[in-house]
Amino acid sequence: MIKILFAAIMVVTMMSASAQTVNISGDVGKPYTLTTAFYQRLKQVSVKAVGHDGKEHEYTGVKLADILSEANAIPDNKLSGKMLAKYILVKAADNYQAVIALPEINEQFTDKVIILANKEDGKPLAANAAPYQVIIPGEKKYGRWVRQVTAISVLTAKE
Ligand SMILES: Nc1nc2c(c(=O)[nH]1)N[C@H]1C(S)=C(S)[C@@H](COP(=O)(O)O)O[C@H]1N2
Ligand SMILES: [Mo]
Repeated sequence: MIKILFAAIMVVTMMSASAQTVNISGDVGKPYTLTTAFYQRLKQVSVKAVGHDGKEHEYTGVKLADILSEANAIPDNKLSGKMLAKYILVKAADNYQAVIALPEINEQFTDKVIILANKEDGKPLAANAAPYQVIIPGEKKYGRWVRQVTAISVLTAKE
């Protein structure tokens, strides 16, 4: 009986773990699924930003730029010419979506560091934001701080 219970708990744990992935797709050289293990292997950074509660917090996670470069989103890491019509669409578990233009996450264009965070002040994000939330320091509105991110796709704006 205990064995069956244990097996059931394992299955539920594995199912929830596999749900915590972010699909990186679209107009990239190498689409991939960002697993928890892979996320943790990427360089972890912390940024300070004022949250929607009006207080400053320390958010920890991985730069969106690094997540995209793993997908070879920007050939030769040269963001110019036709690449400047590209943007990323961030999607959430509740189907919420927001876009971020590539120069906003490119260190040749800006010192601002946008991250896909999994921690606020050293603790896992609140349930309504976990496992990952986009953190954009310095924004006056929080509509693009997408919570419960499930997918990021790179798209090209067209007329
Ligand atoms: N997944 C998801 N993320 C979201 C939203 C949403 O509806 N769904 N709303 C956005 C808006 S408009 C705001 S103001 C903030 C609110 O975040 P809070 O609930 O942590 O204050 O989340 C942003 N991220
Ligand atoms: Mo909002």
